[in-house]
Amino acid sequence: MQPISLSRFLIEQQRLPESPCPAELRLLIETVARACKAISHAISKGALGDVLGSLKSENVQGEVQKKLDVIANDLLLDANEWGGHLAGMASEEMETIHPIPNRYPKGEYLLLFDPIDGSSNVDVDLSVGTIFSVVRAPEACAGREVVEADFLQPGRNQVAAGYAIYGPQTLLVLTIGAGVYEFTLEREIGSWRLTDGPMRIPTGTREFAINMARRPQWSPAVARYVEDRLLGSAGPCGHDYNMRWTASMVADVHRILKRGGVFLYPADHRTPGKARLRLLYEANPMSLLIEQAGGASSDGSAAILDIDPVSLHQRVGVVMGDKEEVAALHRP
Ligand code: FDP
Repeated sequence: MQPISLSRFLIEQQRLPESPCPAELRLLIETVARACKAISHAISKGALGDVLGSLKSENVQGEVQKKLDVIANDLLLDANEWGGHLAGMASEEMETIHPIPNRYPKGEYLLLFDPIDGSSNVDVDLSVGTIFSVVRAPEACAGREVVEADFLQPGRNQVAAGYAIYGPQTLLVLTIGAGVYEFTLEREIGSWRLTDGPMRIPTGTREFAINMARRPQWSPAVARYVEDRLLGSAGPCGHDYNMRWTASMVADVHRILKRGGVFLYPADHRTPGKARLRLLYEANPMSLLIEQAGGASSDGSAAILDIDPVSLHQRVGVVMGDKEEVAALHRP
């Protein structure tokens, strides 16, 4: 029998008593998933579709934009603007928020996304992804246009989060706050099919992912954590570890969901607030997925999902994956 489709999965969730997935949220998730299909199609064309390479523009983070960053951003905006489920959107690629234009009906949710995560990988044909997060618009914004402050909610407020990964297969990994589920895109008929879930992070996997070249930025705690593991069976851990680094958070976190281990992109301990990953549309959605799969996620001292954001493009240090490994980093 064919695995069930994303639509059927969500409708069955919607029918549950005290459902975590009201109809409006279901329609929103299906719209995001549809946009991810279009992004997958654009990526797969590569040089033949003239989608590779960089533009002359920079995004708000001062990073040179890839053509696909802009294409994917536009696909997500176009798909989600008119459906009536959203009050506004925010993206890594846009300096300010994008309120739903007045010509369309407005809904009760806010969508935040990183249209192409790991975009340095696109031109060398390695996995990239789209990360998204959904929160409710605060009640106070009923009857007025949303403002940036409405988006500044702790990760615990997320009602859905997920990513699409464009790799050897195109997958959608999703949580609506009740487990993590993986869907594989069946390209011939354009359908997402349930292929894994509820997913649990395998424990005890001796594998860590970190960019070793950032060593000067590490705090003493992070340096000790990594050095203990590099010592392998001769060190305090008593066994050898493997290291992996894809330079695409989606790919690294997906490996952890499937195979275990831990992902680290610590903040720069020399400069307060300096870090690589963005809280609202990278760290928060990934943290919800990791916690829902039985793992832990921290900024190095406390749970990422408990952070009260102060700005839209705020950055944060990240350690996520196997609970034991995250706890080991916290141990004095
Ligand atoms: P990118 O900027 O290419 O989108 O989002 C930040 C991110 O990728 C992560 O996906 C990835 O883990 C990290 O940056 C890669 O950083 P390094 O260049 O330090 O490897």
